Amino acid sequence: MTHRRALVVSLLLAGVPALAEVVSYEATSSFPEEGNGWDRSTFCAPERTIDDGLMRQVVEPGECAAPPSGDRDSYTRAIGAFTGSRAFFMEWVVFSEGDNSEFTWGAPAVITAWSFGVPFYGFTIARDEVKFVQDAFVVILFVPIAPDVFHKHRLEVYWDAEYRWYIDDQLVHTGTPGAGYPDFNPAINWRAKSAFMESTVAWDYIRYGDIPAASSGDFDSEGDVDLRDWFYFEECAANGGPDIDAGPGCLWADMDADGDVDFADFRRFQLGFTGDGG
Ligand SMILES: [Ca+2]
Ligand SMILES: [Ca+2]
Ligand SMILES: [Ca+2]
Repeated sequence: MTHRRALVVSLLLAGVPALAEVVSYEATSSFPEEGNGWDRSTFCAPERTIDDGLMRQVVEPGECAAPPSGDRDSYTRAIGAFTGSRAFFMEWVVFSEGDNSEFTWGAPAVITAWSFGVPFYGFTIARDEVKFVQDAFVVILFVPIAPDVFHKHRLEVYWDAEYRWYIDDQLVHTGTPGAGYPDFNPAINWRAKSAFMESTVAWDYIRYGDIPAASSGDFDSEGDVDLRDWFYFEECAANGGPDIDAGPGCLWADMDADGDVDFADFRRFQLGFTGDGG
């Protein structure tokens, strides 16, 4: 990850409004509930910090009530604006050091795309394993991950036709949903919790919205190529290069549609650049 670089660009973007067909929380300068649209709820006294583009949560067991009722630090946001989207994504980069023995208690790190209907996508993330639950336990998977590093997760939902789950750009699982999503008052929640063990969770970003059109240069699907798109283009370019697979989250930045994000794509992005936002 290129936290420092992302931070510099985000400072340039400080005045650009965040209303768009993609919503992102980048953990650069303010907490999620501080003007970023998220509602916070807590149990007991979870600690948190923002530093170098990361939001860290530290949760402990047993301070306010006996385990498994430990600290909880939770953020929720309604995504009703995306109801009916036929190509929806949620992507997040997280480091979770907690143990998978906490899974039973909805800990240590959780992120869900949920609703008041059938559709549900839930991820419980520990140091070396992820538990995935889809549509009220229709699917339950346990997937191993490399410990002690950040992982990029990506969920793509094509309404009621298909969903795809990627870890670090690799397809982990795909299936057919029981109903379309986002629908039925949809919302996203992410949180850290402790049941029996102290745990640290660090989030680099949480992004969601309409999947941008391939090779469009238009990350936020607003019909233009501007400074807001550049923030994400630069990230794709920094993690890419000639003949390096762009991955599902950077197909929109592969301007010449040859599968990578390199200097040729940058030149085309520049040619299509239409302004500095707004
Ligand atoms: Ca960040
Ligand atoms: Ca755009
Ligand atoms: Ca390319």
